[in-house]
Amino acid sequence: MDPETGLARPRDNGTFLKRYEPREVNNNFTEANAWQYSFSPIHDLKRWQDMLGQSGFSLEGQLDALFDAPSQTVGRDQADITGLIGQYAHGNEPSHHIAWLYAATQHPEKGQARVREILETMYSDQPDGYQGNEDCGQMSAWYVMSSWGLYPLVPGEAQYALAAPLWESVHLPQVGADGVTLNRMGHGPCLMGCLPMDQVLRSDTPGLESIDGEAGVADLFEGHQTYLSQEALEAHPEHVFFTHRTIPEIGRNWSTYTNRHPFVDRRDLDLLPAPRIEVARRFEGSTTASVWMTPSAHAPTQRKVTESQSIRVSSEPGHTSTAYTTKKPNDWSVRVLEGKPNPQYNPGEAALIDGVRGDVDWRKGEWFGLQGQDLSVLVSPPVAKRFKRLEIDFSLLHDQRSWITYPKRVEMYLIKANGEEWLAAWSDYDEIEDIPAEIMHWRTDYRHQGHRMRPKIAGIRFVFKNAGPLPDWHLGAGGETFIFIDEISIQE
Ligand SMILES: [Ca+2]
Ligand SMILES: [Ca+2]
Repeated sequence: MDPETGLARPRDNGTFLKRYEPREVNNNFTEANAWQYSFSPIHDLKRWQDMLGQSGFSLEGQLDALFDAPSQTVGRDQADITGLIGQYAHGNEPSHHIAWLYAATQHPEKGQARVREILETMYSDQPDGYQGNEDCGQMSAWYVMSSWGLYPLVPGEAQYALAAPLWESVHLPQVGADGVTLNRMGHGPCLMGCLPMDQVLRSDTPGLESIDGEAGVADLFEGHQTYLSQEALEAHPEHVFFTHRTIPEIGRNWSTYTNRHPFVDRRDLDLLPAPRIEVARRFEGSTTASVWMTPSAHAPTQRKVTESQSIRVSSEPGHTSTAYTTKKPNDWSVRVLEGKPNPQYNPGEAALIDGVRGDVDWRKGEWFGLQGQDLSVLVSPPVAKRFKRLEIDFSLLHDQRSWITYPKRVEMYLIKANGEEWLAAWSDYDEIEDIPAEIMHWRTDYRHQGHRMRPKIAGIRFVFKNAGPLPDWHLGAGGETFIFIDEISIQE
């Protein structure tokens, strides 16, 4: 959990990911974004809320912020993210418990109003009546249980968060010895409380006969619980849910939903969070590494770094963080002349010659990737000079399942100081093949031919021709392919 935002934030190279937008859908989350994954620590509601509190946040505030956020995601288009209210996405599973989490705060009525809103706006009896993909029946299951006013908020826990039922009466024949009936009093979306019928009948509280007698009804609820255990549900054949338009001010705290037995290994509680290492992933000359052993440490320990290395730090007892820092292995510069990288696959043009090599797990973000376009890149020495030989090497990625293919053609031009250039090497590639992901090294060992004096070279230009649309056999037939390239290495 990121102490700056109170949200889940991916980590990268020993610390929190630098470029971070909680609304962005990207490869750090499955079918969702940071907002939608940040409400997942439900198996220890109290400790999660304490952690939020230590960073100046509250669960209620985070929930408000989620529902009030702009309802557009950014980043990748993802068909699964639908039914948005703010950044809450009712159309997909990572969000389904979130409105119900208000039951763990002092304002359960906010969640009850959201649940009612979702019941009334996100379902219809038309063929497209679900706001999302009915994966394993979960869109329907959510509707059924939410409409009863019972929701199994924490998987594995025999306890329900409560809300105002949509129905006047619900009979659950298979619950308890002889079934259980839930009766609703009132019509509002807010639940003031829930009592067993026998207790209601015994009560002599004035105003009970009229649900509008708010004060009288409010007095009924000693505990004002936002939850009910399976045991309590089964202990009585009938329950009354008292509902109202608003929650009356009662000057008494709710007894909110917290885990009865948090699903936590006590030994885990002693573990320290992973240390945070701040160091440039790539540098020239020298740089500084700073290490924070705990989130609350006031000052980091620092050290100067002059060579490529990995930095590994462990908190005891706890976790280990590792960061890599790479010194630029050359004094060449690089410029992209043609082609616009996809924002998700753009480590910056300097990454093309920084000594850091992308591996086959391209999701880590080292590769320079662009879609449906040709790429032209100029690599230049600090001053034009004569070379006896030039050994060139760079990597190209092929992962056809992710639409990443080799270019149709690669060309290398040498450029003289006067701007004149000539084609010095080239390769052509076959049709796109159905093969597992792999990396190809493109290599050439160039020696100047002929009798003329070797010219001074001011730059090398590489051209990558896009392979064109995906072929007919591909699931994404017709889609535009990506070129992924990294680490142009030049040995003189
Ligand atoms: Ca889904
Ligand atoms: Ca690189």
